[in-house]
Amino acid sequence: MYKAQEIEAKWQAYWQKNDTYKVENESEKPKFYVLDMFPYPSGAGLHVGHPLGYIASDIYARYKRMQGYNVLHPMGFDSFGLPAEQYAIQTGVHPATTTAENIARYTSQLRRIGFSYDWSREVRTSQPDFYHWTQWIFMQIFDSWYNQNTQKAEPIAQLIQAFETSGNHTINASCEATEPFSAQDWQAYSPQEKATVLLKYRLAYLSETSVNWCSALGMVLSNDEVKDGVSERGAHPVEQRKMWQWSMRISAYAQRLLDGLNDLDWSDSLKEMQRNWIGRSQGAYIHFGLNAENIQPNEHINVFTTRPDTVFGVSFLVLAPEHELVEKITTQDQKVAVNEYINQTKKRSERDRQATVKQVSGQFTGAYATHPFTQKNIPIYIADYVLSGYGTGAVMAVPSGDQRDYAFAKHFGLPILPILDAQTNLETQADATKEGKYIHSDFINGLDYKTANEAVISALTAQNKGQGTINYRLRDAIFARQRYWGEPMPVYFEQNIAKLIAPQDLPLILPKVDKYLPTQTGEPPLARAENWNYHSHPLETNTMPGWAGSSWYYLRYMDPQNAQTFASRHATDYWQSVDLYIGGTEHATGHLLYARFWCMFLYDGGHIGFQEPFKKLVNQGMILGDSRFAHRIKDTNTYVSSGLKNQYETTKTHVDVNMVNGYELDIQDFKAWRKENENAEFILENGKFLCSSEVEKMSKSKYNVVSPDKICDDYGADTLRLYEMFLGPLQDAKPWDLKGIEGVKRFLNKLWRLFYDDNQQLITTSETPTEAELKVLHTLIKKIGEDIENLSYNTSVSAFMICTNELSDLKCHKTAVLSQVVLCLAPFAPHLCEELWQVALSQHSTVTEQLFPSFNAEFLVEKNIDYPITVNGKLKRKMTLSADLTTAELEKAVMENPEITALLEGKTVKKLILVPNKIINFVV
Ligand code: ANZ
Repeated sequence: MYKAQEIEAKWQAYWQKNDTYKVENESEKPKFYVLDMFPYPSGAGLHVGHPLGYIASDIYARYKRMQGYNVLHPMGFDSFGLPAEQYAIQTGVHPATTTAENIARYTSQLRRIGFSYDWSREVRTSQPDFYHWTQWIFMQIFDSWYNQNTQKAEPIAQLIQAFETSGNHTINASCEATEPFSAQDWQAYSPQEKATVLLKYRLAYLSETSVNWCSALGMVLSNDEVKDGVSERGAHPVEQRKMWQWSMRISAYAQRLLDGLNDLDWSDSLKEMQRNWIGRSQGAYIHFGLNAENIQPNEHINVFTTRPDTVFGVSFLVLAPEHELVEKITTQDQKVAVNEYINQTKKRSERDRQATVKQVSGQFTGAYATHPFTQKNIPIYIADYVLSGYGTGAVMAVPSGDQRDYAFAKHFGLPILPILDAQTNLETQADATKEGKYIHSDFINGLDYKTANEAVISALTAQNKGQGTINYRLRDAIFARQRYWGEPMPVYFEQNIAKLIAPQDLPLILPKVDKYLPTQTGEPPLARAENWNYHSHPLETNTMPGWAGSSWYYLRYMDPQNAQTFASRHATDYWQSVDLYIGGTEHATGHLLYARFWCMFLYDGGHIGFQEPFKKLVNQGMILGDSRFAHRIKDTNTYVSSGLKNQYETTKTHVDVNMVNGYELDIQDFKAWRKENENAEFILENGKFLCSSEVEKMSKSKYNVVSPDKICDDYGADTLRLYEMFLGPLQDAKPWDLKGIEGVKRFLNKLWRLFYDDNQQLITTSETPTEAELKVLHTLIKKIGEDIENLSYNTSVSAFMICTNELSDLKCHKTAVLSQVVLCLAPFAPHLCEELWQVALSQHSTVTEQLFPSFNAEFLVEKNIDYPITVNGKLKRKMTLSADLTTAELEKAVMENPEITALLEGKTVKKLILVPNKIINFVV
C-alpha cells in the first residue's frame, strides 16, 4: 500500500518551496495559456463538482509543460458579489472579512488537490490594486465612441473636435438617435447640453432606460438574471421601471462579436447561443405617413421589418405601448382605454411579453397611418407583444405572413390579405413560407421572394420612404448595481454632468458605511458613506456589476503586480489570448460575451494586440448530487424505511448524505442533527432504516454536497483527480457516486507494487525491456498523448489501468519501462509520480519538467505472424512469416516453401484462401 496522504503533503511542500509552478514572462520556450473560470468564494467551500474543470485544465497544463511549453496556469477569485453582502446585511460583518475567510478556505482546499497554479499571480477582483484597473478600463470606455466608418472605438476628444469643425453631419456612430447639429450649434450649446449630447455617443453612458427592477433584492437585474419573470437568484418578482442607468454600448460591437465567432474553437452549441443572443436580422425600415391631428407634415411611423416583400399585406400597424408617438396620436375618445392598457403593460417583464402569446391583447389608438405605396388608411394599435427596445418599437402587421399578427387580426376582426399565390390555409393560420409568386401586390406581382424583396427596398430608397438595414437583438448592457460590495464607479457629478475623476486618484477606494442597506430615501448604500465626494462634488453611488472584474481578469494574470498599467504591452504581447479556457456553460451570454467585448475595446485602443480573449473553450459538465430522503408519516414524528413507505401517507425530507451509508441511515446521527429529530420514531425493514434517492444539482440546500477534503482524507488527492476524470466524458453531466473510487485506488496501489514489494523494498531492475513490454508501453504513450489532446481523460484512466495490469502479468519491474509510465501518468497523479520519479527512480529533478515520452510506432508493429496452415480447414502445421507481406507475396512464400510442397504432394489445389495476418487454407 502506498501512503497517499504522506506523499502528497511532502510533495506539495516541495513544490511550494521550490516555486515549481512559477512561470516567467521571459522564455525561449513557446507559450501556452491554460485558464480556469475563477470561482466566487462562497461560504460553503468547494464541493467535488467544482474541481472537475480545474483537474481537467491542470492535466492539460502539466502535459503542455512536459511538451516544452512555457505554461501560464493561474488561479484567482471573483470576490465581489452578492452573497457576502447579504451576509453583511444580516450580521454586520464587513464583506471583505467574510470574503478573506472564504478565500483562505478555498485556497487550502485547492492546494490539497495539487494544482500546478502559479500562486504568485493570484488576483482578487475586490482588491484595490486590481479594481484600480477595472475603474481605469471603465474610464477608457466612458471616454470613447464607436466610429462605424472605421469600425472601431475612438477617443471622445476626436469626436468633440469633429463637432467643433463640422457638427455631427459627417459622423457615422453607434449612438442614440440624435438631432443633426452644425458646428455653430455645437459651439452655442451650454456645457450641460454638450454633456447630454456626448452621453448619446459614449460607450459607457447614462440614460433613462426601462429596467428589470427587483424590489426584494433592491436592484436592477440584467436580462440574463431574470428567468420566467422572477429573479434567477431568490425567485423574487421583477417589474419594469424607468430609471437613470449606466450602460455599456456593447451593441456597437454586435457585428464584430458575430464575425469573431467563426474563428473560435468553441462548441457549436455555445457559438449558436451567442449568435442567437446577438440576433442579427436583415430587413428594412419603412416609413408610414401619419394621418392624425397635431402631427407635423414630416413626422411618420418608422417600422422595422424583416419582410419588406410583405408590404402590400399590411392591414394595421402596432406600436409598443411605450412608443413616444402613442400619446401624440391617440384620439380623445381612446385616451382612457389606451392609458389603462399602458399601465397593465408595466406589470409584464420583457420576457413574458416575448413568450408566445396565448391571450391576444392590444388597444386601438383611434389614429390612422398611410401606406407608403397605396396611400390607404391603416389603423394604428398598441400591443405589448411589440417591444420598445427592439427595432423601432413599431411593427407593420401582416396577418397572412406572421402568426402573432394573424392572432391579433382574428381577435380584432382586421383583414387578412393573401399576398402569395402559394399561401394556403389562411382560414386557420398564417403562412410564413416565402414560396410562390406575389399577388395583390402592385409592382411586385408575379415576382418571386428574392426579386420582390429587392424591388421593394429599391422603391423605398428611391422614394425616400425607407431603406434596407440590419438589426441586432443584442441590447446594451446595464452597468450598475445599487449595492455595496462592488467596484465604485470613478465618476462624480458637477452640476449634474457626469465626469471622471483624475487617473492619478485611482483607485477610488470602496468607502466604509454604517449599514449595507439602501438609505431611507432609496439611494444605494454608498450614499451612507461620509464625505462621498470628489473635490466637494458628489460621487456616483452605484457600484459596478458582477461582470466588470471578470471581463478582463485573464489579462491581469499576465502581469499581476504592475502598478503602472493593467498589464504591460510586453506581457500581453507575449501571452496573447488564452489557449484553453475551461468552465461552465452558464456564462454563454454573460461573461463570455462581455469579456469578448472588452477585449475588442482594449484592442481598438491599442492597449493589447489581440481581439479575442479565449481561443479554445471547453465546458465541463456538471457533477450532480445523489440526494437521500427520509420518509415521515404525515402529521407524526415517525419515519418509515423507504421499502415500506407505500403503506402510509408520507412526506419526504432531504437528509444529509454524510449521515447515510449507501442507503442506510445512521439513526443516531439523524437524531443528533436537528432538535425536532430527537424524539423521532423509526419503522425499520430487516433491522435497517433505508432512504430513497434522487439525482439533483449538488448544493448545500439539498444536503447532497460531498467535500473534496473528505475524499483527500480517505483516498488521497491523486485518487480524487483520477476518479473525477474517470466518472465520464468531461463535457457530460454525471452524478457523483463513490462506487468506482476503490477501483482507482487499487490501480494506484498496483502501480506502486511494480516498484515496491510488500516490505516496501524496491524491486526495480535495469534489464532491457522485451518486445512485449515495449508494446504495452507504447500503446499507452500513444493513447495518453491522443486522449489528452482531445481532453478525453476518462479513457486515459482506463488505459492506465490496462497498462498496469499487463505489466503486472508480465512481471515487469524494469526502470526503462516504468519510468516512462510514470511520465505519462504525471499530469494526472502528480504527487505519486513525483515520489516514484525522485525516490523510486532516483531522479534528481522534478517530474513536472521532464519531457513527455514520445511514441515510437515501431514497437506496436507485430513483426512476424505465426500462420496456421490448414487443408480443408484442418490444422496441418504452423509457419512464421513476416507481417508486412502482401497477399501476393504471401502466396509466393507459401507456394515456394518445400514443406508445403511436400504437404500437397499428389493433391490438386482447387482454391487457396489467404487472409493476411490470419489464415492460410488450402481447399483440395
Ligand atoms: C412584417 C412582417 C411580415 C414581419 C411577416 C414578419 C413576418 P426578427 O427576425 O426577430 O428580427 N418586429 C419588429 N420589431 C418588433 C418589435 N419591437 N417587437 C416585436 N416584434 C417586432 O423579427 C423581426 C420581425 O418582428 C419584423 O418583421 C416585425 O414583423 C417584428 F410575414 O414585419 B415583421
